[in-house]
Amino acid sequence: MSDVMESEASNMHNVICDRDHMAQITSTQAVTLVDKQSTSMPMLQLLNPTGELLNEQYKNAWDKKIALKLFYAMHFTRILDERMVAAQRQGRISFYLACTGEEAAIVGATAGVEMRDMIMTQYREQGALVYRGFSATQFMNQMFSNALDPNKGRQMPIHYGDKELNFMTVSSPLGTQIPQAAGFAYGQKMAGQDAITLCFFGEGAASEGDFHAGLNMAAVLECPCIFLCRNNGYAISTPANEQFKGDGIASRGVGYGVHTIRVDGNDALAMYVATKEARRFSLKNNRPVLIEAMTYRLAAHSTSDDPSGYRSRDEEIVWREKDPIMRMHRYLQQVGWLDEKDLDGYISKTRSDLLAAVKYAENQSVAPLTEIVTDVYKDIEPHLQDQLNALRAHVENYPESYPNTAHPIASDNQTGGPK
Ligand SMILES: Cc1ncc(C[n+]2csc(CCOP(=O)(O)OP(=O)(O)O)c2C)c(N)n1
Ligand SMILES: [Mg+2]
Repeated sequence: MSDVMESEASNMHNVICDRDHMAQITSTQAVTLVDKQSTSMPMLQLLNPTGELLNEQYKNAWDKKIALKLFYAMHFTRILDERMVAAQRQGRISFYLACTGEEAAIVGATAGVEMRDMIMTQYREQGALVYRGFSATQFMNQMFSNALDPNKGRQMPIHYGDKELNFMTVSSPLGTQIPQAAGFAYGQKMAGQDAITLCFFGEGAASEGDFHAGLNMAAVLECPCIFLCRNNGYAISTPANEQFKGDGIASRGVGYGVHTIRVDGNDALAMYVATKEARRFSLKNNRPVLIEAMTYRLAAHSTSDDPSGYRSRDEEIVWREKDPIMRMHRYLQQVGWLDEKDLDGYISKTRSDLLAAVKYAENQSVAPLTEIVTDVYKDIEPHLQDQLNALRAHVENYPESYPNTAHPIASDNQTGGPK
């Protein structure tokens, strides 16, 4: 990929106006309608579903340390998802989104960039935070919206963010992070930083106008940004083939003059290698790169969704066979890097750490009620003060609806709240 990208980048640099571009267009004397087949893009795969390395050239593409860190982060993410879906079912948290089946696409890509790079996500990329070292307690403080949550309890669960880990806070409206990532990367370039922005989104979000604006902006302004589309087949209940007819999302990158690569998103090694190369290229040439990770959302869209209404069990079974964690496990066994006892120990420790973090977080007080109107204006505006007073009166009138463990009045009075 690198040589081709390099020469194209230098060619692009010489193109200074449309007339030059015209000079590169060849003529034809036959009426030909170009279809998607003639431009369809291959998919990089380095490990097959049984974990065999398909190209010896990549034998040393990573070392044991990185491979195991990545593998354990995928496991942590899977266990976190199982635990939080259960917590939602028990009524302990209101909502959750699992990334089951997509761990390699998310964690593999995160391993391919540097800690100083900014990561902007959609909402299903908790594996990126896991890889960067977000703790079980930090996850739970956000999910239980307690006073220790950096969002001060003003966001739904899964809206994580962490300044120290260079992880921009998740926002609900789809696609907003895409032009923001282009802008952030432009800023990194202007400041001469040795860093890029990695921006995740789903194939459904690629139907938002923000996707098109963001990619075009990044191409024209030459931003060091990796756009990473998790093409997991569904936007809630809408299958990808009911949403677009082109050659996936990858073909759109080429249309915007963005260097693009399609990768098997269930292959952690391919994701790692492709993202690492995309980062090198992007930083060196100040160019965006689009990665389309082909994967599958094995989980429901969210805890509010039931996929049995819109897809078959048979379809899910096919993809279970391609489970990214299973594939990586088989690979690690083949290269002799995995100690199964260590893995068993890690899994049971992660389970008990998460359980302890749940208990800790749900027993913390919530943020003072006043926080609901702070951090927007310099001072609390009179109309917001009125609304706050009305809310406080409401909470006081209906104490039975506000459990003691999360009583905003108690913490509002700075008592710290019941433990
Ligand atoms: C602007 C906007 N429109 C609609 C929604 C509702 N919504 C939330 S997730 C989602 C589907 C997104 O699908 P995709 O981008 O493929 O991501 P995935 O859930 O598959 O990871 C929709 C339509 C929203 N959050 N924001
Ligand atoms: Mg999707």
